[in-house]
Amino acid sequence: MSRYSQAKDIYAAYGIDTEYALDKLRDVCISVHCWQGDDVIGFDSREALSGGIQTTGNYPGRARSFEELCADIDVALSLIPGKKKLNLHASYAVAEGEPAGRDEIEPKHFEKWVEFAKKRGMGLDFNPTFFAHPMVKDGLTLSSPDEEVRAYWVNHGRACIRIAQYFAEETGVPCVMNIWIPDGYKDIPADRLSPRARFKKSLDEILDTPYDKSKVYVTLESKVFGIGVESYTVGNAEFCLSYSDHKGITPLMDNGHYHPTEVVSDKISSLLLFNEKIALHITRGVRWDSDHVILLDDETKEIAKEIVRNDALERVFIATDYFDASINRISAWVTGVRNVQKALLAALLEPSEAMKKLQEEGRLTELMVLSEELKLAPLGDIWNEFLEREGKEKDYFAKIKEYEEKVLVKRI
Ligand code: RNT
Ligand code: ZN
Repeated sequence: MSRYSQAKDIYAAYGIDTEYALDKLRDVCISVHCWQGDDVIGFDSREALSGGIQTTGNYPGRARSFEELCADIDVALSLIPGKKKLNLHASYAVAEGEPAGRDEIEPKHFEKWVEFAKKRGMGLDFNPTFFAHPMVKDGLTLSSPDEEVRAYWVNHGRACIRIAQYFAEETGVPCVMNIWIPDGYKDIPADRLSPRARFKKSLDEILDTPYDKSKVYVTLESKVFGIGVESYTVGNAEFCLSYSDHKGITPLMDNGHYHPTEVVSDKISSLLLFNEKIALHITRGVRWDSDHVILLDDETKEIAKEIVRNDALERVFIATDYFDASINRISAWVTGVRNVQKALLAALLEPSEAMKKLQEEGRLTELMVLSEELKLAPLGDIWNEFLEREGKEKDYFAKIKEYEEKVLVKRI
């Protein structure tokens, strides 16, 4: 008897159908962030990364061009099972000669990415890039008191909506376009309201751009603080949730963007009650929003459970968002995305109806016993079966090491 059939029986004893779990997992689409491959640098600006986000480490082999990034993404994709989308930032526009200003980028600057995605049968997601650019003034973009600066970034947002629609039309897959701004102050501001009022006005202006809501889902990502903007961020959770609700766009939660004892897993059900769709950036913060590679840790598993047990796989846009330059970047991609999928599999292998019933009936002792017992169920055997059916190897490191030796170390 194979390990899979044995494991299947063990789960069946809990009333869980492993075949159903495997089928479901195969259909979950993870939006893989392109920016793990080049430390969030992009192709359009010579500015250092800014906006309170930071990549540390100098492992050899950072992708330095469109071609290198695509080659690396291909290696990562070849090792990641399941359905994928590619998540791009506007700073990854591909230009012949001088890059276009962010306020005037057009679909044509992303033709090569569309071609890349189409060839691989993937959809594309998109993000305007409101950081690492000379037009960020005093750390402010859409909330800037300088009208020229604010208008520049409004035009950037508008251009991005048009590009997002182009992505959706070309690939046939709706595009999630996520707005995140780094705007804020290091120290206690004298006026918290005016920057937020300007941010609101800017978003209104961006969303005035006509777009097809069945093709483009605009999401808004909040953040509590960043390096250099410790005291105040314009787009905090209350702003972003209220604005999303007010305008009928989709809220996005990044689990690195809250106070360290707050958990996104606990917020998901609340947002699901009031939103048709919600979006997530899955990451791992270590003491701050450090964007470490996602591990199969408790919070990742808890986030996955909240999606699955609330029957929300179709309603949650799941994306990864982290950047580690201290280890092999391709391995970082594969490990992180696979861990999201492992967490989803664990959630799909939970007898959630039975567990909910125990809760309803106040049988909390039994609930604890069952939950703890399930932690030792043979998840690994089901995961290996998934990999086998997807034609992906379990130990991906050998392939990555080979690519590192052949390609990455030569990039100097
Ligand atoms: C920053 C946000 C944002 C970025 C990416 C690059 O704290 O999480 O999502 O990480 O857009
Ligand atoms: Zn994020």
